Formats: sequence, structure tokens, C-alpha cells
Amino acid sequence: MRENEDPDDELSVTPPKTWATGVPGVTNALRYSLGQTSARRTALTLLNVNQAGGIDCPGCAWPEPPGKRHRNEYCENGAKHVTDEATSRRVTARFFREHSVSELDQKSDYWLNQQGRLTEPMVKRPGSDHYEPVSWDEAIGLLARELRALASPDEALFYTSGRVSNEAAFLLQLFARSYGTNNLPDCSNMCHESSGSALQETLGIGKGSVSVQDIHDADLVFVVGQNPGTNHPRMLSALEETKRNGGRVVAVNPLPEAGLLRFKHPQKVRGVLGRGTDIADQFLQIRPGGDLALFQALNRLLLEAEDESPGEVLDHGFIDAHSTGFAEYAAHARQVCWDDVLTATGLTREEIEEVHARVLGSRKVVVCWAMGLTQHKHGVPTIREIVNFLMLRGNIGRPGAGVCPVRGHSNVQGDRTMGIWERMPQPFLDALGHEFGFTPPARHGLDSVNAIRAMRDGRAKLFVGVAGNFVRASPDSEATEEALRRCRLTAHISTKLNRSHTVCGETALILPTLGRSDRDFQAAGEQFVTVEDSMSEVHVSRGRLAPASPHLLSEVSILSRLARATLGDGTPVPWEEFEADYGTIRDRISRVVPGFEDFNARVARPGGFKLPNPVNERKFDTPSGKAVFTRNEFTMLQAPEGHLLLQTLRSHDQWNTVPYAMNDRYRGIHNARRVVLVNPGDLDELGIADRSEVDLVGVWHDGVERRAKGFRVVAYPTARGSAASYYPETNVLVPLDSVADISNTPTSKGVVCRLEPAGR
Ligand SMILES: Nc1nc2c(c(=O)[nH]1)N[C@H]1C(S)=C(S)[C@@H](COP(=O)(O)OP(=O)(O)OC[C@H]3O[C@@H](n4cnc5c(=O)[nH]c(N)nc54)[C@H](O)[C@@H]3O)O[C@H]1N2
Ligand SMILES: Nc1nc2c(c(=O)[nH]1)N[C@H]1C(S)=C(S)[C@@H](COP(=O)(O)OP(=O)(O)OC[C@H]3O[C@@H](n4cnc5c(=O)[nH]c(N)nc54)[C@H](O)[C@@H]3O)O[C@H]1N2
Ligand SMILES: [Mo]
Repeated sequence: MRENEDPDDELSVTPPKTWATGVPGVTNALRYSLGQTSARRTALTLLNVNQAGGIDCPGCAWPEPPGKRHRNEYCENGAKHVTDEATSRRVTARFFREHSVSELDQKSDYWLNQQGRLTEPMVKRPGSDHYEPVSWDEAIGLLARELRALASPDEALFYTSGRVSNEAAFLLQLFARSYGTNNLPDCSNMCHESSGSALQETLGIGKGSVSVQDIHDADLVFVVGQNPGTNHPRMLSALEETKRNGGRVVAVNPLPEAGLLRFKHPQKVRGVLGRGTDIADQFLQIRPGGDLALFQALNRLLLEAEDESPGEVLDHGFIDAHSTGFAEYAAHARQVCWDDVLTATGLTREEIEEVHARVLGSRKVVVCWAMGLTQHKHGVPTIREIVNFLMLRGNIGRPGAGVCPVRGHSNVQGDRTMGIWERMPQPFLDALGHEFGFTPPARHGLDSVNAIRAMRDGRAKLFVGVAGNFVRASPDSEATEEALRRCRLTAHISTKLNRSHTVCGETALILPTLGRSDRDFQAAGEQFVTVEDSMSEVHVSRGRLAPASPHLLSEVSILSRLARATLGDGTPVPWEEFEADYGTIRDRISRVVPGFEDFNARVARPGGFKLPNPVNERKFDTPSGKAVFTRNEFTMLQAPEGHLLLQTLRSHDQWNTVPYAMNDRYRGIHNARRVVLVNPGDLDELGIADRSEVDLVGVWHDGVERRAKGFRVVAYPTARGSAASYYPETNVLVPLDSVADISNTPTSKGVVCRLEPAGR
């Protein structure tokens, strides 16, 4: 049993907060920072976050606001993310001498991260239980030899998380494809893949269409399946602006999240002293997985309203000129049954009609969403139904309206643009091959879930992780760990210690790298990198701090050297030049990736540039050239009698797989993470007492028992029939085969489970 599997006896619970941010937020960030590093380094780090030419905040992918920036244009959590990287603590060769791998494997995720920045390359050799220091040449030579020794390039996997810059991402996919595989699983597979699938099919581009200005200008903004107070705090400033401009906000969530209710702007006097701004005008406490039903009901109401007032409700101009499939869709949509809708959503008909009235009263509508929609079995149909909803009234491709999948990792969208995808379209591969004089493999590669299956079955033998923490981010923790341990070699390019370093293949490598905040000097002088945010703005990120150790190499250096060592010097790709001067990488990107023409010059302008999105000119890159109405089969999630639908989510004090503290301040949970939030009515029915100790037992039809041990029950106002608990402690409960249709994303928000008294 790992250390963090002991139940937390220190748990204390206070009432959930009804507002987000404000002064305590900023004080918390400073306290975290000063616990990690000096006051001087804190100041230097924070003053440079999100300033033109400074460090791009790695906290999330929300864009900078238009116009003038606050001197402190970051949020509490962004500040925690950068200072977590800027920490003065160090993991050295001595640390690994003192701690064996099996000992480290017993430590909690929190403990591993708290040890500080990785400082030099390390290797764990076959049969050994210790990492030992290794030179860069030897480490990279070893990895290259193992890559060359594989029977097929498809036995290798190259995972990335969205922390990676455009330049490093471009090199990684170029290397993988030159080597001969499209096996480029990434965190997106577990994150917004459902959004990409749905938007690509219906609108012809797998990205959002709105800008921050559109959010400011909208009459009505939906925030669905998203907790911006914690995960995208700067989005609250945008919603505050919407409200000041007279717009309205509807929040759809099983939990009454603090940031959805009220917001106090930390950088404005009225936010610090005043009561703050009410964010949601209407809060729909939906059952998990009920969103498809909700939007189907709204769409049926729109069609019926049009029947009553022909020509006044639907935007026939848009529908006729720019879409296909309307007639078939409308016939299908009229059939949705109210009883089913009310069961699936847990809402009343009056609540849904109130939203409908708001929609009728609004010309410009934006829908924002995140993991509450994408991580469900029917995530893709749900998002397609939202596209139907927007299209009915022409809310696509005009100012103040559109789709807004709010991304997670700061460059997750950019990595995709750069070709990190196991199924990149042929025109991209052709352009890449043409530019570099080779033929990239056409066969599709493996995504995250399929990568785990391939390692489990011995079809993949070598795993390279560039950023991220694959073992903890993935579902079905026990199966995933077993799969990784079967590999010949696992290698990780990382900034900080995490579980993926303790769950090793026969040989394991830790390749420590520069973070966003570190200065990056190469042969041609000081370098910067670029990123793309959630709204397709591309801009510079430049580290300002002295690197955490003199032995660190940048991601670009490591990948360039690995490519040379693996492919030999005879390849047509100038890897050495790329390493010396990142501008030469951007020159090549400008010739391969559409929208990046003249990349170096345009990104040098203050604020960078925005990639074109044809949807905003009502151009749709679909087979018909039009936006597509889709018919989506009604689906609802139901847990059998005595069971609950568990969603696995983030606390206020974590960055994905990395807990920064044991608290979840806005939800009133303190000093414990092994807690499960359940509606008091459900606790009564199940005969389970508040604060009792339980095991969470997953139910899935493969007969495997998935158990997360030692959780405290907390009575909490979540939607009836549902429960919530933190990721990654509960990933053990998400079956590998329980994935979203089409996108193959693990269903992390819809896990059927029961609560059993602990220790049975
Ligand atoms: N501080 C901080 N910021 C982050 C991250 C972090 O870990 N910490 N992670 C980043 C990343 S990679 C991502 S992807 C984003 C994630 O941002 P979010 O998607 O906000 O993250 P989650 O915590 O997974 O929260 C999911 C939300 O959806 C709700 N929800 C769950 N199921 C349903 C459902 O069926 N219907 C509806 N309508 N709602 C539902 C939950 O109650 C919760 O409010 O945040 C990014 N920003
Ligand atoms: N059950 C459940 N599972 C989930 C989710 C969920 O909601 N529920 N969410 C999913 C989502 S949305 C996502 S995005 C994934 C996240 O999955 P990942 O992106 O794989 O995980 P992170 O926790 O962000 O990775 C943290 C590690 O990244 C490394 N790192 C940080 N910065 C850098 C850098 O600049 N360079 C390099 N090379 N390394 C760096 C550090 O070593 C750190 O330990 O998890 C997914 N898994
Ligand atoms: Mo994510």
C-alpha cells in the first residue's frame, strides 16, 4: 500500500465557499511560493508571468485579455504553478543513492513533487533498484540504441503533455515520424479529444471559435461542465466583463462551484473590498452525463417556438446557406421525450423552460465547456448537440457567439497544431515529408488508451514521455502500472519527480529539463519558445530565472540530440542547427503548418498573432463545405440500485496529477484528499454516515474488482445520485475499456461505483 492510501484522519470540513478569488487567493499563492523559494525569486517569477515577452503562465490555456494587462496578470493558481517550478528545492544524485526506486514508489504523489527540481540525468539499469547518475551522451546513446534495436518503430511510444512548447512539439513529431511511427499519444487523448472529434466533424476544425472579446460581447454565456474558479480563474474576469456589459451567464454543473456563483476580482478595488460580482444568473444542478438531454430538450423547444412564430426563432439564413442535414435533424430532435429528459438531467421542466426563455431573449450566445462534457461515454454526441443548438439560431461565426472548449494545459492546443496527434491528416504529413525530404508513415498511431493496451500485450516495448505524468494521468492505475513495468525501457523528459519515474521498465531514464521559467541559452544566444492558447493566439514565452541546475538541457536540445543519435548524421534534417537556434525551427514550421507564414517576424510583435479560424468567416472545412447538423441518439447514465455515479475531478490545490496541498479550499475540504463527496439524501438512502470511512468499489462488466481504499465520506450538495472524488487517487476505478465513443477518452466523469465500509 502506498503512503497516501492511508485514510486521512486530519480531515476538517467547512461550508463550501460561495465566491472565488479575492485577497485570500493571492495570499495563498504567496505563502506557497515563499515555502518553495526566496522572496527575490518569487518576485522575479511573478513579475514576469504573462507580461509581453515574459513567461507564459503554464497554469492553463486561457488567453491574455485584450488591451492593457494588469501588472499581476496571473491568478492564485497560476502563481502556484510557476512557483512550484521555480522552487529552490533540488533532487540530486545523492537523493537517489539514499532512496531506492521501490522506496520512492511507496511515497505519495505530493511527497514526490515536494522534493524539488530534477538536476541531472539518471539511469536505472536492469535488475537494479536505484537510479544512478549518467552522462547526457551515455543516456541519449542508450535510448537511441534501444530505439534502433526494436523490431519495428511501432514498438515505441512518444507521449507528450501540453506543457511542451511549439518548437519542442514540432521536433518531437518530426523525430517520431522520421524514425517511422505515428505513435504520438498525448494528454489531449484524455482531455479535450471529444471536443476535437465533435468540432472537426461538424464545423471542420477541432478548435474553439471565440475570442475573449466575444465572451465580453455575448448576451448569454453557458459555462457547462467546467470549474473556472479553480481551473481557469482568469476566465472569471472575462465573465465579469460579460455581466458588466449586460450579458447573462447560465452555469450547468452537478456541483455548486464557488467561481460559478460569485467572483471577487483580485486586482480591482471593487473585487477586494466589495461583495464581488454574481456570475451565474441561473445555475442548473444537472446529473452527471445529463447535458446531452438538456441541449436536446432546449433544441426541441426552439423548434416548437419556431412553429408558433415562423421565421422569428431560427436563423434560416444561416441554416440554408451554411449548413447541411437540418431537415433530418429537426425531425429527429422533435422526438425527444420529456420524461427521459427530466430523469437524465435531474432538472425540472420549469428550469429548462427558463433557460429557453433566456436563449430566445439573446442574439449572441457562447457555450463554454471542459472536462464535465468530454470525459463521458457520450461526450462527442453531447458536444455535437451543442453545435446543433448554436447553429439553430446562427450563433456560429459571428461576433459575440460561438463554441468555446476551454483548454487545460497551456500549450495543449499548440501541440496539436504542431502535429502531435496519432492521426494527423495526410496533407500535414505530405507537407512535412516535402519540407524534409522523407516519407512519413501513413498508418495511424496509438492514442493513450491504445498505447496502454499495446504495452500490456507486449506490442509496444519502449515508452518515452516528454513532460507529463502518464502513469497517474491514465485510467485503470493498476493495469497501467503493470503495462509500463513490462516495457524494455521507459524514459521521461521531466522537470520534477513523479510517479512515472517510480513505475519503471527494465531500464529507466530520467532526463531532466528546463522549465518555462528557466533561461535558455544555446549556441546562437538566448532562446525563447512559443505557445498557442485556447483562442488560437500564438505568442512568445521567455524564461527569466537561472536554470535549476547547470546540467539541465532544454527539451529542444534533448530531442535534437536524441534524433541525431538514433537516426545518424545522414538524415536531411538539420538537428544541430535546430538546437543552436530555435528561430530555424520556426522557419521550418512556417513552411509546414498553415497559418504560420512568416512565423518569426509575426511572433516577434508584442502579443504575437492570431491563427485564422475559417469558422469565423463561415467557411467550414467539411466534405460538403458546410456546417453539419447531427442526429444524436438520446443517452443517459444510470447507476444500478445502491450505486452512485462518481466523477473524478481536481481540487483547488493541485495541478493535474500533482497535489500542491491537501486542501480544496472553495469546497471547504481541509487536510485530506481521500474524501468522497455525496449528497446527504443519498447517504440517508444508502445508510452511510457522514465522515464514515469507506472503500470505493468500481463496477464494470469485465469482472475485475477495482477498489480505492480508505476514503472519508463528506455530505455535500452534489446532484442526487452522483458523487465526486479527486483525481488521480481514484484513477484506479476508471476501467481502461470504459471510453468515450469516437474519441476514445477515458470516462473519468462517469464511473459507476458503490461505497463499502472500509477494510472489508
Ligand atoms: N488549478 C488548476 N488548473 C487547471 C488544472 C489543474 O489541475 N489545476 N488542470 C488543467 C487541465 S489539463 C484541464 S483539462 C482543465 C480542467 O478544467 P475542468 O474541466 O474545470 O476540471 P475538473 O476538475 O475535471 O472539473 C470538471 C467540472 O465539471 C463538472 N462536471 C462533472 N461531470 C459533469 C457532467 O456530467 N455535466 C456537467 N455539466 N458538469 C460536470 C464538475 O463538477 C467540475 O466542476 O483545467 C486546467 N487548469
Ligand atoms: N481520473 C481522471 N484522470 C484524468 C483527468 C481527470 O479529470 N480525471 N484529467 C485528464 C487530463 S484533462 C489531463 S490533461 C491529463 C494530464 O496528464 P499529464 O499532462 O500527463 O500530467 P501532469 O500532471 O500535468 O504532469 C506533471 C508532470 O509534468 C512534468 N513537467 C511539468 N512542466 C514541465 C515542462 O515544462 N517540461 C517537461 N518536460 N516536463 C514538465 C513534471 O515532471 C510533472 O511532474 O490527465 C488526465 N487524467
Ligand atoms: Mo487537460
